[in-house]
Amino acid sequence: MRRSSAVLLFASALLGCGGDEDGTSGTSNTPGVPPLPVIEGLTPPEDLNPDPHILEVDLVARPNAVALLSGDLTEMLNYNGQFPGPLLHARVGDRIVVHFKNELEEPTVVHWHGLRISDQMDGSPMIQNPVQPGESFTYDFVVPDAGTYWYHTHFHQIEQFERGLYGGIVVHEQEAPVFSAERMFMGDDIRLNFRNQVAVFQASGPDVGAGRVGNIVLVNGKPINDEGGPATFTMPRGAIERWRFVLATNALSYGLRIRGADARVIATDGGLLPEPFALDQVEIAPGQRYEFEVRPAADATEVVLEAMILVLDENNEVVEAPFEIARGTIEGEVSTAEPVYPTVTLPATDVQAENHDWKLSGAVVDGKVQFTINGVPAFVGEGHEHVVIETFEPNVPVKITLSSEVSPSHPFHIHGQFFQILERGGQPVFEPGLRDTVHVRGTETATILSYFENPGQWMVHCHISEHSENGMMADILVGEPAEEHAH
Ligand SMILES: [Cu+2]
Repeated sequence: MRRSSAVLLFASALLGCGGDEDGTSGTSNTPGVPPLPVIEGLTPPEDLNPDPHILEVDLVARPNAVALLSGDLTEMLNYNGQFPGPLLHARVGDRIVVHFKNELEEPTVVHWHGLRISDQMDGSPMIQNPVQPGESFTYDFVVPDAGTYWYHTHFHQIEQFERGLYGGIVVHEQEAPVFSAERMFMGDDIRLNFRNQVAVFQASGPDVGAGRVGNIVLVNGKPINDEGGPATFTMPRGAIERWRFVLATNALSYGLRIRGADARVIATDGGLLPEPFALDQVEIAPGQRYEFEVRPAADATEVVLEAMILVLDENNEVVEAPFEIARGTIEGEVSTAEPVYPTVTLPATDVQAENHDWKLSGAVVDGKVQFTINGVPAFVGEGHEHVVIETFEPNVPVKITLSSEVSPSHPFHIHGQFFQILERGGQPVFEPGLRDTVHVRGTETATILSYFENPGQWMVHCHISEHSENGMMADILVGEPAEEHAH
């Protein structure tokens, strides 16, 4: 079976790294270590470690009653009683130690989406024994890449994820550009019944076919339709802000745009772009992230982050509507120095690379929908193992053409690696930047290129829980499989 192992070995290997040279008990006031900027919108946890290069936190998954709407509290599953969970905020090269405790009534694991860490720490239920109720596990890793990431349950994901087991991660650059403010938004939707409770999960029908869609749209855990409105704040004229957006929906993509500002896309899943580009509208799929540089326009009275969102109406029909996600009212004035971006070079894409095909498909087997990758279903659950569909050599560029034969959408995620999106339908596309998730839409194909730089055993799966947990999930090996992987 699966096992988590080499944890102590791995942890001790990290001890030499990121230590405090002068040995003083550090805080963010430690000489030579500038404090991290405040990220508005999400709440950080208590840091138990005085070393400024180590973020050490307690993380407890447990049932939690949340006032989402007026009337009854919504019974959720959250980390540390917060929804979303606490914001883990560190600098590239820092060590993060998470003392995780499972106070749910079922097993769980925590996956660090996008972080290129050891597979032993990745929270894959195929590598790590799921943490049983009442038990603990210490996740311990060094964050290798600056960017916007997130963490979430990777077990019984259809229910645990919908009930709120996720949170944000920000890893700052060593020489980070300085902004007048930084904000983070985690978009989500949730389907509540008339008593404000998470609605019954459907084992068949549209929820399984296309993934569950919510009727309440959330930003940072607060409803923005129904009774709520957009996240609000004030921005001075002259501000230059950094906004980070994580899409934590189960199934739906958003079209994001920003009104009342000169806005540029500065980063994707895997960190800053070599060249920012002007934001008209970008599509973001479940699991993906974008970062924006936002400057209020000279004559603007407000700056609005807006999304075209598909949502269930009162007849359970999916309808498209524009939603205000966040609204900054212009108040006061500042003068802001131009942010200085570090030079970023991405791995070359104009290289000879073997092409591999991954076919995303599905069929009804014995009356039950079963999703597959290259015809193979894999399951997370007792008695099931992941199928290893490919073995790659580290640091050798490979193209993968993903094609979909079923369902409107597959936001496809590769654990522990970055890739770049080259083509759709065989035609070059402008979707620059490092990614760990690519939206494979409808029956089109998407071609990506990865150097598979991080050895280990890694999950590859659709990020729609109903698809992955019904079989659209497999593993790849990069380099030699670690001996601990014996099942
Ligand atoms: Cu899918």
